[in-house]
Amino acid sequence: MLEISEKKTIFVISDTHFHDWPKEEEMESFLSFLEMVREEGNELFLLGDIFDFYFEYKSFIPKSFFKIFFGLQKIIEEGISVHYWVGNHDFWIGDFFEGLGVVKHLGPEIIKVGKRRILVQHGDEIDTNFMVKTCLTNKFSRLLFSLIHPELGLLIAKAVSRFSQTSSRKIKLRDNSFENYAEKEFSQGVDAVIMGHFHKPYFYREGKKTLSIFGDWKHCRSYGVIVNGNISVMRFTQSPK
Ligand SMILES: [Mn+2]
Repeated sequence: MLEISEKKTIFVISDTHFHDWPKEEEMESFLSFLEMVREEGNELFLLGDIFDFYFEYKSFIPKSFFKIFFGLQKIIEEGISVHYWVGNHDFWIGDFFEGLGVVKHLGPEIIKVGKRRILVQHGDEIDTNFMVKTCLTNKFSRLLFSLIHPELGLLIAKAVSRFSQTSSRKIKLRDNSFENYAEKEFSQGVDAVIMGHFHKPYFYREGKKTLSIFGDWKHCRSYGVIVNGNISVMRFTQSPK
């Protein structure tokens, strides 16, 4: 189990959904966020769907994401630990990221921050059909997709991801399924659950135990911070230059 000292400051971001050729403002605000993490943080958790689509070819990387890769590499070199929980849009994150020094997590994982056991996940485990995910993530699908020309592959992916994002945003958040999910985890010794994916913030508390869904970066510019094991959600604002 990953253990992190409660003295460390952990920043959490999810659902930036970077398309191919992100807008300049989108890119700049994300890079400013990384700058804040470099100055004030020790750890960065990327909670999935950082890319609206990402496929890791054997020999190619998309040049439109270069600044993101470079930004991550820079903060890693400065001593920030970066963890990547893959989402339902970027589950094909591979050894290129590991080469940058990013630690990859393929599913929900309990980490220990001080004495608190925090369950960290993207969140699609709650609403995504297991069969669909298995079909998409297996080695055969990966091999098939790798044979498509990258420019064509991107076109196909765009169409698929547009559908998937719309369906995630339609999910009703005032649904007992979140509370039931959290309560099940709490009963098994988890102190807090954090996730992204649903694009709207949602919080639930039972005694000292909490469920935090951070909203998203793409629409809300929201992110999480964990200090002394306490989880808070913030909104990123940037003063004009
Ligand atoms: Mn998602």
